[in-house]
Amino acid sequence: MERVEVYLGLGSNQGNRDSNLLQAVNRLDEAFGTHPERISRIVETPAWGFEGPDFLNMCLLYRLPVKGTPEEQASALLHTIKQIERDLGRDPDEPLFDSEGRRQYHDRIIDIDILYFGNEHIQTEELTIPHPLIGERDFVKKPLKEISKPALRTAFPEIFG
Ligand code: PH2
Ligand code: MG
Ligand code: MG
Repeated sequence: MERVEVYLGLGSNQGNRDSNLLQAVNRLDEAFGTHPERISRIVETPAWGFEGPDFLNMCLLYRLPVKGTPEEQASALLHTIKQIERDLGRDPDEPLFDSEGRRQYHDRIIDIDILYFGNEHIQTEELTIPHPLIGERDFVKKPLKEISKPALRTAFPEIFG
């Protein structure tokens, strides 16, 4: 069966952060019907881009059966992830931007981001893949490097070079 390697970034800076990450992994496993092929260590990192409690961050690699086009499958994946975030208590109505139109960040029980979907570049109204801020964020890069496969490192030398 053809499979696609999907890298996810998880973060939590509210409540029981370890438990939030663990529950998120369990829910993802349930949704995908499989365990991650690789799991990074958990890193503790200061809130980046806003003032708030420290985060726990980690990355996961899932090998998922290919279903439809990359755009279709990534969109379905995004909706699965958003549902899991809501189920774990994330406020679905957090505003993305402040009154001056600047990107605004919030404390969160759980955040699950799609970092890579194979080697695909996907740009839709709801999704930009690869995640555009990976290069600027050590809280992603460090755990991601731990679990990244050679195929990914070769495809994205600007991040892994
Ligand atoms: N996520 C953000 C904004 N800032 N900082 C850390 N340390 N970890 C995160 O996961 C994080 C952040 C927006 O998603
Ligand atoms: Mg995020
Ligand atoms: Mg997110």
